[in-house]
Order: sequence, then C-alpha cells, then structure tokens
Amino acid sequence: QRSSAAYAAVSAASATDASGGRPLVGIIMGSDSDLATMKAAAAVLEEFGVPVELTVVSAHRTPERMFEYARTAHSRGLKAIIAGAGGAAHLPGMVAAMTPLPVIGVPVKPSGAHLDGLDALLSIVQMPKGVPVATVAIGNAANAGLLAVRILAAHDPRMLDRMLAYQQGMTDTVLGKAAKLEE
Ligand code: RP5
Repeated sequence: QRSSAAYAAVSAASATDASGGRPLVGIIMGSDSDLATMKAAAAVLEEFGVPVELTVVSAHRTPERMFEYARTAHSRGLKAIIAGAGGAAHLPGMVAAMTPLPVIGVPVKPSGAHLDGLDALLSIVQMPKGVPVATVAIGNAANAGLLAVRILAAHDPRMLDRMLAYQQGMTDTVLGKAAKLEE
C-alpha cells in the first residue's frame, strides 16, 4: 500500500496559483490502458492552470488503494475527483461512496471492447439515490476536465474568468466558421 504522499502530482500550477501548486483535482483510472482516454482531462486542467494529480486506482485489482485514496482525498486538499474506468466500471461510484468531494465519472471504452463502452456508461450513471456521480459521455474526459474547472470556478473568480474566456472563444470560433460559410 502506497502512502497518500506518493500519488503522482502532475502540477500544472503557476507559482501564483492559490493552492500553491498542491493538486486540486485528482484524476484516477482503473488501468494504465485508460490513459489514452483520460489524458484529455489532464490536458484541459493544464490549459486552465489547475494543478492535478494523476494515477491508477483500480476498484477490483487494488481495492485497498481505492479505499485509502477516496478516504484521504478531501484532507489532502483535492476539491474534485475525476474517475475513469471501462467495463464493470465501479471505480467512480465506490470512490463517491467514500468521499464528500464531487466525483465526475468517465466511461472508458477499452480497445477491443465488445460493448462499445455502454457497459461502463451504465455502470457509472446508474448510481443509487444519495451517492451522486456526475457522468460524462463515453470517452469524453475533456468534458470531465471542464466540469471540474466549473466546480472550482464557483469559489475562484480567476477560474471563473478563464471559463468565461473559454466559452467566448468557442462562440467566436463557431461564429467565424458561420461567417465563412455565408461568404
Ligand atoms: C477496467 O478494465 C479498466 O478501467 C480498463 O478500462 C479495463 C481494462 O483494463 P486492462 O485489462 O487493460 O488493465 O477495470
């Protein structure tokens, strides 16, 4: 069992970040084979200057590690957890059961999977009342990152400004394409 200090901090923070560079969002996944999908969440958070930690925690293969990760997450300073898994994807729900933090679930479609990620989606989205997991679309880890930014933005005016600028950027891009089509 690794100690909580050993979770890899992939810090995207500037020196001026309010957290002092401590991870604010935990990105966990059931297997390193999920990384190809989950790295999109890390990329978004890096773009917004949010320090993250990223590691593998498996509900089935490392249940004690999952227990320790979830139990200590809030006291280690995390504000949200993004959890991705494929197949019988119990990781997000089990973590949500053991932390007071918001948990965002990413259904992963493992390569060669027969059910196209639908199994993971249904495993993650069908949580019982009382234990919420905010579930994004199959494979859409980028949206999980954006949702985590919005959670932080509720109490961080700088993050709110960055989200507003991001949204304006999307609007400008679409309007630019529309204008080109209309030429
Ligand atoms: C799940 O099983 C993982 O989240 C992954 O999506 C899937 C396959 O894992 P590996 O066999 O590639 O390690 O628990």
